[in-house]
Amino acid sequence: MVEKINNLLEEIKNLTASSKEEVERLRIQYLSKKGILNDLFNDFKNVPNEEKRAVGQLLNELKNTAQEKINSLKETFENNDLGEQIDLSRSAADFNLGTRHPLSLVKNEIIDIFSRIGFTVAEGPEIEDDWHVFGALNFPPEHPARDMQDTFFIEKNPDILLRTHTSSVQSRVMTSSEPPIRVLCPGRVYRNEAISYRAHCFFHQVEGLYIDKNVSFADLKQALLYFAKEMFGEETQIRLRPSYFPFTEPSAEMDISCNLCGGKGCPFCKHTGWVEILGCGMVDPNVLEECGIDSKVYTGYAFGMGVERIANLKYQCKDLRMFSENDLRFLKQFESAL
Ligand code: 2NL
Repeated sequence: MVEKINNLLEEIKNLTASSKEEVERLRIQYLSKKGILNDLFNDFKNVPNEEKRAVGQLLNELKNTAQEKINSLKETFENNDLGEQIDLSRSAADFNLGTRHPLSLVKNEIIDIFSRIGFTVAEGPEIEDDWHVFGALNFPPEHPARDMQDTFFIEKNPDILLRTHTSSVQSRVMTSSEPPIRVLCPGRVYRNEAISYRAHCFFHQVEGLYIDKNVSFADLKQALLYFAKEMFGEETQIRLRPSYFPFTEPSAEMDISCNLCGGKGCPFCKHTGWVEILGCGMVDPNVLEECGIDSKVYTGYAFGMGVERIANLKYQCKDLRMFSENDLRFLKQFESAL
């Protein structure tokens, strides 16, 4: 009997099956009521008493082994339905990684450049009050920007509006901190414009403000020259033309030598060799005083640029609306840019 059991143990350990049905046949052959093991258990009563203990142990081991073997064979086929579908050698599916928006790329680059000369970033609300957008910034009461035609007002309340420039953030910084102030204010601004390929009712700005003792127009010019060279290349030249903004005096607009033709003249720069990139000036003393800064002690410069405009210079998009439509065919083109 012992020999029979040991032979069966070996046999069972080496069982294989190639289908679910075969496993079931094996189960019946070994483990069913009429199976081989049951016959052995029936023969157990004929085992002499002094051998019962050892043979009983062996029989139990045989039964457990058989059950485990059948179960494990069964499992291989149960998993196999799925198993056959998984190709473990196949390479992983592509992740559909997002890309940075071109306006974010350009904004971050502007921030990087100015942060290297000590500017920090400040942000503020897009829904503002009249004082932070206009009142603090030397806009006279009858200024056209305060008109419904140019500015979006919220629920007919003339005091609550969508900011038309991020200078409102600088009003907040000036009223809440002491000079020296050196901040960069990036953000979205809103203007009541008819939408076309070259205008939108919202766009993005980065404005800068530097207030300290003895800040001069020469400092402004040097900072902007540094910016232009970092942004558009070492060979870039700048020129400043007199201009007007309510919050700066004197004011200027800055052109860079056309980065497409190198200043020789092309359709992009309308054959002038120059393209406009930003507005700037010395902060009007009225603005400093209105924000609680002593204009006899401190002076400052400020500048503002449209992020879409800079992005256009870098990437030559023909239609400004591309920047807000989120067409993946457009956005995918910036995949490799930073
Ligand atoms: C433009 C021109 C400009 C400023 C923005 C500014 C802010 C304060 C005080 C004085 Cl708090 N000035 N900002 C100054 C000159 C020009 O922006 O064309 N932006 C797109």
